[in-house]
Amino acid sequence: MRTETPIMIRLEDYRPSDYLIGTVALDVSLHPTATRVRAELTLAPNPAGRAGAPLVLDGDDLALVGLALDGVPLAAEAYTATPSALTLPNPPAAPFRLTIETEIDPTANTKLMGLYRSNGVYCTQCEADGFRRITYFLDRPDVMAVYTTRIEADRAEAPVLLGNGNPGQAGAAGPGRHYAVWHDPHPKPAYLFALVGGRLDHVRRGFTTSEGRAVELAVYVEPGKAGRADYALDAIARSMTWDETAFGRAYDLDVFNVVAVSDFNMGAMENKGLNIFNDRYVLASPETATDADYAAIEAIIAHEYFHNWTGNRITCRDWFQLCLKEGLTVFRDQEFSSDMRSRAVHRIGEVRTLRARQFPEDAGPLAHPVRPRQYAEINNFYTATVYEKGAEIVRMLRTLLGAPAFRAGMDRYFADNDGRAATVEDFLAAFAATSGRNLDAFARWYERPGTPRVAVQGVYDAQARSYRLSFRQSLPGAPDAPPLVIPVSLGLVGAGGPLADAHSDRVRDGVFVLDAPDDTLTFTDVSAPPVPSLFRGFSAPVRIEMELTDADRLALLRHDTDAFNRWQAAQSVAMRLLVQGTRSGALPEAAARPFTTALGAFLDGEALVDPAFAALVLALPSEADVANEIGSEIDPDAIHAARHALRRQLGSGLADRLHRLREALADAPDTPFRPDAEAAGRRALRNAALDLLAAADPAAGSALAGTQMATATTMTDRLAALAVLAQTPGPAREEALARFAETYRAEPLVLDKWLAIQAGISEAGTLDRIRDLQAHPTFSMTNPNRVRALIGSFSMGNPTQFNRLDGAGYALVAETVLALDRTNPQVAARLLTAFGSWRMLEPGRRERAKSSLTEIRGVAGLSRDVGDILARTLAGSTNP
Ligand code: B3K
Ligand code: ZN
Repeated sequence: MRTETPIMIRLEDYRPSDYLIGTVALDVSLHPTATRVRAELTLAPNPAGRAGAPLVLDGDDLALVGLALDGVPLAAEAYTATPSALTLPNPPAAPFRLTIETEIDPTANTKLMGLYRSNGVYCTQCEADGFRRITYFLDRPDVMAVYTTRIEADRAEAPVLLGNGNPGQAGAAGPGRHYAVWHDPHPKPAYLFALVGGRLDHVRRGFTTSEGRAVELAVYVEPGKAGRADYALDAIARSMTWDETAFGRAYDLDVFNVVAVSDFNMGAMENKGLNIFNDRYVLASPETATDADYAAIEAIIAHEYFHNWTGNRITCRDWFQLCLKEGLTVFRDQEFSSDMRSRAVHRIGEVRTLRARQFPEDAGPLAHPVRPRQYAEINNFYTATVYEKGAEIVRMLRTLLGAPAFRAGMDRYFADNDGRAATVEDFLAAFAATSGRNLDAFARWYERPGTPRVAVQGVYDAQARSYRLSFRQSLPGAPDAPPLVIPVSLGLVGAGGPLADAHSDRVRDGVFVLDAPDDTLTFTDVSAPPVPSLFRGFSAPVRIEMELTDADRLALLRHDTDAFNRWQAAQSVAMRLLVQGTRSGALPEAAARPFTTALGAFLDGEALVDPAFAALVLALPSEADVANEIGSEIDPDAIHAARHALRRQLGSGLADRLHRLREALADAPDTPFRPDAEAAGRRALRNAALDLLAAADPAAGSALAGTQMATATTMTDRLAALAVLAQTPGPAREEALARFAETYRAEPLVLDKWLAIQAGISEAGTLDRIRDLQAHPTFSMTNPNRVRALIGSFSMGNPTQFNRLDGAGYALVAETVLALDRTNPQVAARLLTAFGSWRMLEPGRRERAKSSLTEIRGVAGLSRDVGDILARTLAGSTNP
């Protein structure tokens, strides 16, 4: 049986709601299986809507218990109620009050949308359309209302009761019961509603905003875990201060609460004044969290906090505008992290993520514009394209306008749209107004899927001392697409260093704007043959095609002033070697020698100056990166072999240096733990060295890793050692894994790392190992973190085993998708996106992947979430 054709929602069909909601008074009486929700809505016809239209409130799996209009129970013939809609065919023409009573079962809610229980804690998730699982509502972001929420619960079960906004009255409510009232004065869409009830510990501190408002900040966690919440609490305060300085945005309520829950479909949620987090992005201690965890906590705390202005105060008119809040807020959190850490290192990390997640998406069947034009299931559009490419568009806007003009445009955007549900057009209009520029052509970035290519050629004229660069831009599959506005940050580098005198009047502040299909740029006063350093800082999300020799690239690694392009130069040389090695099935030592020599010189000069940067230079492109670069007829085993060969050669060629570095970077025994960028950078380089040494000499590497396991004082070091041990079959590995599991048996978040390492082992036995782990007590199909750690890490992080020749890797993931679809379709659909690049595979694997996909399609009763991803994956993009 086939899934029925889904209903497409289209941007062009947008029209304002026929009714608006002014206030919402909610009374939620919590009970594990029978929670009562009484919603009193004040409604009025929307002057911008259709007069006399029926009132249709959204529902999802709802049971209506009572309904009254202006306080009078409604006669049965005056309305119809189904689980998915409450309709009043003839609502009053003047403002009216609707009182709706529903009953819901939070314990049975395995979708983790709406009101559910996680480890006994009541919590909510309403974005994108979960509020309609709590009560009937106009569940669309352009309907904004002022909410008052009264929460009632058993005091023993839920001593802590939290809502949006500011706390009001609280007290006893009958035998064993109590209540708390919360009022949020800022009008908001339903997707920002939240409540929490449970036994929770907390940490708190005060904060005074730049406007003089005293705010109480708190982080709530499971009992006994408060000691792990301090870093998150501190990150909130730092985010608040940063947004005041960087964007002039201050917080606007008396309290700001963050709650960590253990069952959560994504990372976190920016509900007004009450952010709810996946506990992995809150809880941190030196014993349990890696440096990457600390950095992610800081970034996500900041991201959700920054939504208070970009998302909450100014929300989206409709879900097509999702990038308006997500892309912009990712840009803001990237800037925050760059200011807190090393800007260059952070930028490299951003681009690695973009290339690893967004470029493949943009090249595959799930490609869509940053502002999609249609969707069947909006929850499937919280993608790398909307988030990461969306952030790149904002970054390009700043590069094009310059920082002061960008800030002026942002100020204008906030001033003009505060309290509104806005569009991408509103956003761009603010910048056009303040800068006087026409941004119509720039706006094409929001409309065009696919990663643009920019081909560049350079010609040096020694006589004229000039250098000509010709650019040609194109969009794959769209030869007639009008050109994009592409900011190219660039400069020229000579054999001995930057060519400072070279200049071109078309380069302003280091930026050339490519806005035609072809263009040519001439530099004068070029004293020596130059190497162009193009797209410095990765100034546009494009693929660059330019024939540079390895010697040219290694000159950039040595001399460029732009750290990003120095890193890029090393990556490009490595990539060429890896592609060549993959294609030829061999990587002769002589081919890699110049690269090894250059890296050696680089390490000698700079490894200890900026260890974090050096660690990134040593990290080769991933197997997935190489696959994306090759683009078709992919053989993951060949890529793995080539990459392993290059790691081995680097490891043996640089062995002495790597050993010395490991010693120089080791902390003295009494060094206190610090999670900052500097300390993390030292650990990163030390562990990158370990990885290469182990590739060259597995026995010696395992011994080093074994010692590091035994003596490590941080989770970063322990895990890096375990990852190395996991690469070598044998009793040492099994023993290390067993000991780790025993040490952390009460720490699910640490065991997730243990699951992920095992899922990533590039050996045929991994499949059986995963089947065993599925039966391990820590694993649970109902907890998204566990599923992502084991199955997600396998499908996204283990190319050779997911793409096994016999198709068993695909079968395992398909089976998990189907099992999960019955309880949590959103997470199931996300897991299914692992098949997104199946058409790039060589024919044998392609057929196997396709037959797994076809098998899923044959199953009756698929969710809309899975059905949508499946249909697009099999058919090609429906978002041309
Ligand atoms: N806005 C939420 C994501 C909601 C996802 C809904 N399927 C988290 C964030 O981006 O901040
Ligand atoms: Zn967000």
